[in-house]
Amino acid sequence: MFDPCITHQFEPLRICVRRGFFLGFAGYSARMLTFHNPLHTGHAPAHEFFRGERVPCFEMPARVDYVEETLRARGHALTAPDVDSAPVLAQVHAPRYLAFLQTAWQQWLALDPANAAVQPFPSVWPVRTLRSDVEPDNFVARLGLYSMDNGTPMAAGTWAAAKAGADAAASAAARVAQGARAAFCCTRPPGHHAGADFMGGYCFLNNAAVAAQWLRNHGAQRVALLDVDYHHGNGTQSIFYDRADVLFASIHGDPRTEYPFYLGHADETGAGEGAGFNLNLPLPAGTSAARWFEALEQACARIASYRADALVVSLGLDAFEGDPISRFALTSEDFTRLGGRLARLGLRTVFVLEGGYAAAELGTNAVNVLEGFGA
Ligand code: OKP
Ligand code: ZN
Repeated sequence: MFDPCITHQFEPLRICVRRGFFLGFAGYSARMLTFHNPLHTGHAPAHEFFRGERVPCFEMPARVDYVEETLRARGHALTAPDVDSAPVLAQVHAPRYLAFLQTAWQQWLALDPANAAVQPFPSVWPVRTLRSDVEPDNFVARLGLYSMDNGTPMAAGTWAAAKAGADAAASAAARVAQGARAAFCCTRPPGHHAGADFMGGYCFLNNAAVAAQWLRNHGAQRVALLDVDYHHGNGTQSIFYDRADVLFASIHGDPRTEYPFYLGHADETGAGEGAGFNLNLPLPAGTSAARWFEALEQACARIASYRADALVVSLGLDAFEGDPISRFALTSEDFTRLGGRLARLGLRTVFVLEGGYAAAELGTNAVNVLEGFGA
């Protein structure tokens, strides 16, 4: 299908909008248009806690190094982000949370300059009956206010890394809004556990939500957001829970036993205008690849009936059989099959990297999805 508006990548978008958004593809590129995060190594969390012990953090810079290496080896070029996500970040996150995050490291150093060598963890949270409307003066208390767990260490370059990642997500969405068939945001830290006003699960800014909101702002009436990370994308679900313009669908480990534990059940179907626009497909730990692909069919059927204008994929690769903190059983070949199935939805697609902790296999698994899609 040919639409003149999308053959000119930098043509003003209003032309596309007037003609109707997403009338066809700009053409099948042999390679995946990939935006990388040039600042991701500034976020280098040292430790996390596991059963009472301090262990090296699973979410490490090497993860993205492996993906970038595999992309290059398989002929995919890496492009620097070229869009400022700040206006969209303000649409999906609360102003006071963004203000906190942006200066959190300076606040930590203000407590004691020696903190430069230490990474802060929250230790107290405003759970039920406690107030979260008043910002405490104590930094660690504020850190708890804006956190869902103590598993999300912050480093000197965390804000810069997270912001550049959101810029990469917005850049990928911008290209897709301009007519590219697909784009990949290759970033860390991940984003799908970050809610409007909290960090958690290694996530600070919700990159997938930024991509979806960007597409909404630039001509897409309905955006489907499919989360295939092993862990439920609680942050993304909560951001869009009362909205019908973004359908959230997720396949993940059953929260009765798997992180993030407190969201991701099948009976969470949306609220208010968003009623019916949230689909959770929790599967027990140990679920086979065959059963996982059945759930993928369910998700794809819902996305098809939604008649989305565009798709955002929260691309976690931790459903992999070799993942050290997850318990599904997809093989590297299954990730190629996943990409192929997503291509059959026939939607312009933004892929956003989320989890996946078998670092050495992460590149193969991620690029298999992209090439299975036809990148
Ligand atoms: C982030 B993403 C393991 C602790 C697990 C949280 C896992 C966050 C996963 N020792 N902590 O969805 O891949
Ligand atoms: Zn995950």
